[in-house]
Amino acid sequence: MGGLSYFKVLIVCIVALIASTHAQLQLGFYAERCPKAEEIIADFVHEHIHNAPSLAAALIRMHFHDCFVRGCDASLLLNSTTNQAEKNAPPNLTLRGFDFIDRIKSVVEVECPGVVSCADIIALAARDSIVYTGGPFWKVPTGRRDGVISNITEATNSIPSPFSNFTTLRTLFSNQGLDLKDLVLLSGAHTIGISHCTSFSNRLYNFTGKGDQDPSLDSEYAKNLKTLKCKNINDNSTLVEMDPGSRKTFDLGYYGEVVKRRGLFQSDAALLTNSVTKSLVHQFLQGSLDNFYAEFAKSIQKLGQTKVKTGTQGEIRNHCAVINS
Ligand code: HEM
Ligand SMILES: *[C@@H]1O[C@H](CO)[C@@H](O)[C@H](O)[C@H]1NC(C)=O
Ligand SMILES: *[C@@H]1O[C@H](CO)[C@@H](O)[C@H](O)[C@H]1NC(C)=O
Ligand SMILES: *[C@@H]1O[C@H](CO)[C@@H](O)[C@H](O)[C@H]1NC(C)=O
Ligand SMILES: *[C@@H]1O[C@H](CO)[C@@H](O)[C@H](O)[C@H]1NC(C)=O
Ligand SMILES: *[C@@H]1O[C@H](CO)[C@@H](O)[C@H](O)[C@H]1NC(C)=O
Ligand SMILES: CC(=O)N[C@H]1CO[C@H](CO)[C@@H](O)[C@@H]1O
Repeated sequence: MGGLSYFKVLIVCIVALIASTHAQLQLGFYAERCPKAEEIIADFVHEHIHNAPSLAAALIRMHFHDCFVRGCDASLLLNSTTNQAEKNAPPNLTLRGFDFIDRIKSVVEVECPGVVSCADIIALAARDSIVYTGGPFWKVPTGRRDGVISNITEATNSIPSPFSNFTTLRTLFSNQGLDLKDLVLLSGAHTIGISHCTSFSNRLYNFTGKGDQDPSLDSEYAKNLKTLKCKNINDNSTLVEMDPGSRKTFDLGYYGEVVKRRGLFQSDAALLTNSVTKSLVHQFLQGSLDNFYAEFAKSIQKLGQTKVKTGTQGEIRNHCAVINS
C-alpha cells in the first residue's frame, strides 16, 4: 500500500505541475475572489444596453479585434504612450464602446479591487450584450490576464481588412487557430451593426482604379448604395447597415445578403470564392437559427480562448487604458 500511496502522490504532483504550467480558463474563475463579478457585469450591461442596443455590435467586434492581436488580453484598450497602440491602427478607427468597458471596470473595481481583468470584462460584456439584445448565448470561461504591450503594427498585420481576399482571410484566421468554418460562422456577426462607406466605397466607385465597380457586387444594390447612401467615394461619415432592415437582429440575414452578392465588404464576397466557405454559407442559410446559434457559440468560444494569458502571465490592470506602473 505504501508504494501505491507514493505513486498516487507522484501522479497528483505531476498533474498539478502540468495544470500550473498550462493554466486554462475556467467557468466561474472569480467564484472565490470576486463572487459577484459576473453578475455585476451582466447587470450593468442589462441596465444600459437598452439605451444603445447598437453597442452590442461594437462590443462583439471589440472582442474579435482584441483576440486577434496578442490573444484576448485587452491590449486593444491601451492608450498610446511613446509607442502607437493597437487602438490607433486603421481597423480600430471605427471601434466603439471603450468608455462602456471603462465604466464596467470601475464598478467591478469598487466590489473587488485588482481582481477582475479587463480582458475578461470585454469577453463577458460582449456575450452579455448579445444575449440581452436577443442573440445567441455562449459560455465564457474566465481567468484571462491583461497584456502589457499594444503595438499598432501588429494590429495592422493581424486583423483582416474589408479589402482582404479569401487567401488572406484564411491565413489570418489560421494564425489564430481558427479554421474555415470559424471564418464563416464568425463573419456571421455581420448580421448586426453598421459600416462606414469608406470600408467598401472602392467597390462602388473605383474598384481597379478605372472608375469602375466591383463586378462581384450586385449591380442593382451598388446603384442603390450610390444614390441613397455613399454619394461619393470620399464620404467618410454615412453609416450603412450590413444586413439591411435587420441590423439589430442576430439572424441568418447576413448569409442571405452574401449569397445575393450583397455582402458589403470584399471580405464578405470572398466567402463565395472558395468552395468550402461557399458551401458553408449555403449550409448555414438553409439550416435553422438554432443550428447557427449553436455553431456560432462554439466558434466564438474558441475565439475567446485565443492565446490567452493566465496564471502569473501579464497583470490585472487597474485602469483598462493604461498598464499598471
Ligand atoms: C472576417 C474578417 C472580418 C473583416 C474583414 C471585418 C471587417 C469589418 C468592417 C470593415 C466593419 C465596419 C467598420 C466600419 O466601417 O465602421 C465591420 C463591422 C463589424 N464587424 Fe467585422 N470583420 C470581420 C470579422 C468579424 C468578426 C469575426 C466579428 C465578430 C465575431 C465581426 C463583427 C463585426 C460587427 C458586429 C460589426 C459592426 C460594428 C458596429 O456596428 O459598430 N466582424 N467589420
Ligand atoms: C511592433 O511590432 C512590429 C512588428 O512585429 C515590430 O517590428 C516593432 O518593433 C514593434 N514595435 C515596438 C515598439 O515594439
Ligand atoms: C490576396 O491578397 C494578397 C494581399 O493583398 C495578395 O498578395 C494575393 O496575391 C491575393 N491573392 C489572390 C488569389 O488574389
Ligand atoms: C481612381 O483610382 C485611380 C488610381 O488609383 C486614381 O488615379 C483616380 O483618381 C481614382 N478616381 C477617383 C474618382 O477617385
Ligand atoms: C472626412 O472627410 C472630410 C472631408 O473630406 C475631412 O475633412 C475629414 O478629416 C475626414 N474625417 C476623417 C475621420 O477621416
Ligand atoms: C485614454 O485615452 C482616451 C482618449 O484619448 C482618454 O479619454 C482617456 O482619458 C485616456 N485614459 C487614460 C487612463 O489615460
Ligand atoms: C477609439 C479610438 O481610440 N480611436 C482612435 C484611433 O486612432 C485615431 C488616429 O490616431 C485617433 O484619433 C482615435 O482617437
